[in-house]
Amino acid sequence: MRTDTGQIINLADYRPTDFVLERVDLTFDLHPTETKVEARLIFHRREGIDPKAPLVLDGDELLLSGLLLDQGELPAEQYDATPESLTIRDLPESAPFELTITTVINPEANTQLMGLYRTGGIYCTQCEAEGFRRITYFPDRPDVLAPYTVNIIADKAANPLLLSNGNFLGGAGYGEGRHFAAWFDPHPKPSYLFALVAGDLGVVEDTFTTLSGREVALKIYVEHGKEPRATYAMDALKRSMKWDEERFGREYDLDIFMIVAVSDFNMGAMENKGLNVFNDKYVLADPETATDADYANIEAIIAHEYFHNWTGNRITCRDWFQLCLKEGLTVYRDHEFSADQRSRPVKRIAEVRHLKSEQFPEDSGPLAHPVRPTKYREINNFYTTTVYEKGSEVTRMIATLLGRDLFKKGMDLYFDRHDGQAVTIEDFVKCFEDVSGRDLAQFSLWYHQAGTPLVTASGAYDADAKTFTLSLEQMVPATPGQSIKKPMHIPLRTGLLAEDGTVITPASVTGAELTGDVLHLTKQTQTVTFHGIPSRPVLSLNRSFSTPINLQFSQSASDLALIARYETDHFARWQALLDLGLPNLLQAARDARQGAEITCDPAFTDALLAAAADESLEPAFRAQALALPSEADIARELGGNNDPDAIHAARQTIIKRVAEAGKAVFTALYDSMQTPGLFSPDAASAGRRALRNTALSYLSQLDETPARVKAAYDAANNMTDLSAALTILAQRFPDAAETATALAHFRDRFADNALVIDKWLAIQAAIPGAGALERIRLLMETPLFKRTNPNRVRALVGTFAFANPTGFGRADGAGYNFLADEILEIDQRNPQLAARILTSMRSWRLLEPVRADHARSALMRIERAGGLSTDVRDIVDRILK
Ligand code: 0A1
Ligand code: ZN
Repeated sequence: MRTDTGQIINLADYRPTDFVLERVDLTFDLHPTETKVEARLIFHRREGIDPKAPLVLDGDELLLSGLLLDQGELPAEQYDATPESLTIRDLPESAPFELTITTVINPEANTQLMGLYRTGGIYCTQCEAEGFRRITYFPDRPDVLAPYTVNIIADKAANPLLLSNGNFLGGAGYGEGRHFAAWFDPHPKPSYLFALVAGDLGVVEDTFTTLSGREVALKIYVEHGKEPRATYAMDALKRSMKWDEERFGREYDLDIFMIVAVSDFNMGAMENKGLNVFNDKYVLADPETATDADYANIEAIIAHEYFHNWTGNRITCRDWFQLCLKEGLTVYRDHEFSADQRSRPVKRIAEVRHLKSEQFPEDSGPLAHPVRPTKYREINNFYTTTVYEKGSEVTRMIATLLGRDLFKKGMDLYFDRHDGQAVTIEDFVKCFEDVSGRDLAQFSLWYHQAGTPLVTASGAYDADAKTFTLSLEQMVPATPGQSIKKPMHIPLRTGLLAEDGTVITPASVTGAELTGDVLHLTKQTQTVTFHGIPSRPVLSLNRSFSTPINLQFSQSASDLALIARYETDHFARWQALLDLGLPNLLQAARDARQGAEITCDPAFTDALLAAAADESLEPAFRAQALALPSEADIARELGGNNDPDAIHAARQTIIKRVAEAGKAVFTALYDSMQTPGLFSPDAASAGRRALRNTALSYLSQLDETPARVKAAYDAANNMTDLSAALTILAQRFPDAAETATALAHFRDRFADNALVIDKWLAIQAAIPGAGALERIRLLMETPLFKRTNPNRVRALVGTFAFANPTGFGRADGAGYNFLADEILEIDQRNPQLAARILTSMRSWRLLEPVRADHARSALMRIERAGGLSTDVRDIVDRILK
């Protein structure tokens, strides 16, 4: 919506609707620029509601072209219609009544990609969060649930496919080259889960037999000719359906489950009941065009959307403040699925990396908000990593507190108790309290208090008393609108190792509750004593990242090396390697800023290279260990006065030192980690490719010429290896003729595959240095870049702003200025996309003063521009506050 000011919505103001919606009957007469929508809605007034209260329906840029009450014309004085609302007075006191509302909308002109729009000749819808009100006047909120019948009429030749939610009722010719189809969804649903798709698409078909023996038709619709690239998605779907039955006892509930892949989409995918709509990036894959990361993402997102069928659709949110009820829980479920399909510790490392690089900066900056916020101005801006990823971490902590069996019982109770309802976080948490008898009141602060808690720990061993004393202190930092915080319930998984790496089991623990290996920190300060400890223990704290905190625990390099070598929890091994390397990287960045010499601690390189060469460890784990924290991670840890050039120089120097020390290891890995035979996207093969490409990246640091990497590029027979080699060429040898040749070759080979062109754009957008901006400007001129496609914009502008700190943050501020221009331009067409890319500026206050000034000016230029969308207005105001 383009209201510029946008009013604040408060959780405290929630109240149910005055009218209950009983049934929805929609008829779409599709036309590219003039689609007629007839909505027949049956309502009755809720008991106890003022008989004079009018019915107020939501709209967004709508034009009313007809309105009937119980089939009769309504006098003009009985209603008011504006583009944003329809108010009807003098409605029956208690009897049900039927409204027939006709609107005419223009799908072709819908560049926001919210509501009904056209993409590549296909009609499709996106209704979450408030897109349905762009189709017809409606009580467009998640607590209004009803069964839907949908009739679709369209030109038959152009739209042989007419799809909507639920089960297919039937179809027939409609005369004059048109036809129609009818769908019925018996499961009451909110409008945000409505979907319609019409057009001409190819299909991959399969079936799934559910736990109770029902056969479900599975269909994935893609552009004609792309069907072979949808087979992996189909396989992932069937695995997801099976997993949800086995792990959570959840069975699918319609005769058909459909996925449609479209090329213009604001987000990753959408869980519309029975008819998921996907960004094609998360459906299409084959070895020639998709990387291992693409395969893993497809698997995760197919699972995520499918899992929403129960967590989101059957049980939905009472209001948008409860978004984490469906998103945090469903992310947790898709994480667990991927962990079961792949390597659990490697998956956990990837999750934590993502959490720290995306959510931690959000939680410590101007956009910080609780997992369950209490106010918003634009709900689209709350599809955040806090709601999704921190929300998932909170669910994970409930599972940790209760243990697997009780957690499963709590979930069963949730499904039983709330099926068919729109509920709150309190309802969800209550289920776990009821099955466990645990009071989760303090724990619930995780939903309500923003900010990443900081836990400070120190330990002392008493050899005479054979005790180990651990002092813990927690502090939750102030965040916008929340200056005072209460102590949280922090579940810290903990292990004790002896000097020889064996596990020490304490005889008892005092000062804190210990369940299994979970130590419960509940007070601001707490002293915990482990009794019966025969020798000085090495403490492994926050195993598996059991709680999303910043931990300050100063451990010696030798203790960390011991954990890295012996911990049974492999996540903790990775964490120990990180803790060994990070101080070194931070010091290097400080030294680089001062112009001092950069040094690299051999204890770190030794431990890292020992892990790299350790054949008892999975290759994927070793690749994760070797991937040093990013420049953005280092900036976050430095916490202020940040100079992207110094950070880049420091990190590059450390990488070079690791390469020098590990030349033999990397050479051996590069030779041994081949994956001969046919390409397989399985996790083990992907891990070998990741480790081999990491080795190549280190070796390239020692190479004077691009020959070795160019040879790797020429020899690559799959997209993972090809794009890895191209990335290394671009990063390490940006100006070499070989790099230019490879980039041109890549472009020409994949010019007709937009998703691969996104990789080509992103690889170039990430090349560091002040020259990046010029490169971006040139790339924007190529016909392969399309301003109207969100994937292209994210690949080029998004990568530049989010993943190129030296290019974007060049000292003269030109990068920030460029972004301001782009945001203003994108905002005219697609506010959601503009607002999301603008969040790349959220950490501007951590920059050194010169850059921070430039960033502020660019932000103020956006703030002062007229005609901003509510989306961009909301973000820019909060970032500048
Ligand atoms: N519910 C979807 C994500 C989604 C959210 C908003 C959208 O438009 C504003 C689109 C999709 C999911 O979690 O996958
Ligand atoms: Zn979701």
